[in-house]
Amino acid sequence: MGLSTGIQRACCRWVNRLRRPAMLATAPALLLAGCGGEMSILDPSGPAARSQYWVWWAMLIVSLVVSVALFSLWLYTFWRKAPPPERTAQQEHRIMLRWVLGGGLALPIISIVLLLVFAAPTGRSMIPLPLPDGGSAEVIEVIGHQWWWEIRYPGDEEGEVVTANRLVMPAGEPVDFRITSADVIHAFWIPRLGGKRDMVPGRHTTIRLEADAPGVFGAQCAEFCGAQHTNMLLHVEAVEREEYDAWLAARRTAPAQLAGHDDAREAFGEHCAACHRVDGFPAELIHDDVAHDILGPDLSDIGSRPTLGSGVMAREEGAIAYWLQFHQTLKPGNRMPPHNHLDNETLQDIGAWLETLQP
Ligand code: HEC
Ligand SMILES: [Cu+2]
Repeated sequence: MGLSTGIQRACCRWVNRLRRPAMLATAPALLLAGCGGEMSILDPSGPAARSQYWVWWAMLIVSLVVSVALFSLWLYTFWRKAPPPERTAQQEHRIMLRWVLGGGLALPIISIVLLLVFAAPTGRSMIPLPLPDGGSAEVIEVIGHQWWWEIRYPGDEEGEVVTANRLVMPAGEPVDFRITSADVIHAFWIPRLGGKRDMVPGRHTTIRLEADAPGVFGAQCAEFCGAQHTNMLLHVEAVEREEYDAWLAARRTAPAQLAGHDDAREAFGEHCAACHRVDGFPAELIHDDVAHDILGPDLSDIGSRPTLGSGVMAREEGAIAYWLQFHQTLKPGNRMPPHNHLDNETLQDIGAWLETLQP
């Protein structure tokens, strides 16, 4: 055995010896870290989430009380000093019956009824009932795709606004989310606001959520939907009503950034436009020969969105070109075909142009 392997072994032993205390010390820290952050149900920020939060605590406390009581009884049977008193078979039978009726019937029935009483208002708070003032809640459509979120703001006269992977919503008022899926079952869940509700292809479900105050919230698909399920994150921004209206209005006026960048737009029309919509993109530039049974996110405001690929990377300067080159490494198996046949310069050009698209 050489000296170096000897040293290596000694080091390994030490590392292993240190690992356990280190793990024990960090485990509670990691567990507690799970209680905070933008996706924590323990930090509710809206009425539906708050009522779910109380159901969560009620369930935790009741199940702890029941477990402790049961364990204590169990331990008592080991530790009791006096031998059990002599009983007739009839007495034994009566005691057993008491346990079966009490522990097996009464306890579950009482717990389930209590839980129902507690949880019913939670479910009710997410139903789109008529508002007290007779008005209607803001409606936002959310459509799940493998593996990204399509967000639509319906508008009859003003025109519809479409975006993806970023949900802008007004704060301080109820919002009715009309949810569905374009392919498999996904689930809509904004932990700090409430949910989760399945998004089922061919079916529209409405779930009402409200944010108490402006803020940024994380959201995540909550139903396993394939290889990239974990990378199906949604960035939720609750803003003041005026800011919300201003954002929608800005999105509705045709973007002025469609001038210039001729080469990039030409390439986009040829390789991308069959799957990706951009508001006001000239129809004559669109080549329709790319497969487009799979649609991609609307890119009309991609230059102002916070993430790319439904949360796999931040959309900073230069990030779009990077995504175009490496998206199959960043998010393996995602539904956008690789563009290795395009040279780097073209991809850079397209990326630079897309960055200018902001509401
Ligand atoms: C066959 C359809 C298809 C074609 C062609 C296509 N894409 Fe995509 N694209 C997608 C899909 C699907 C996604 C979503 C991937 C994901 O996040 O899972 C996507 C994602 C993107 C994103 C990230 C969007 C976001 O909201 O994060 C950008 C940017 C993008 N594509 C640009 C392009 C460009 C530029 C081209 C042409 C060079 C192109 N795409 C060609 C389907 C396509
Ligand atoms: Cu999913």
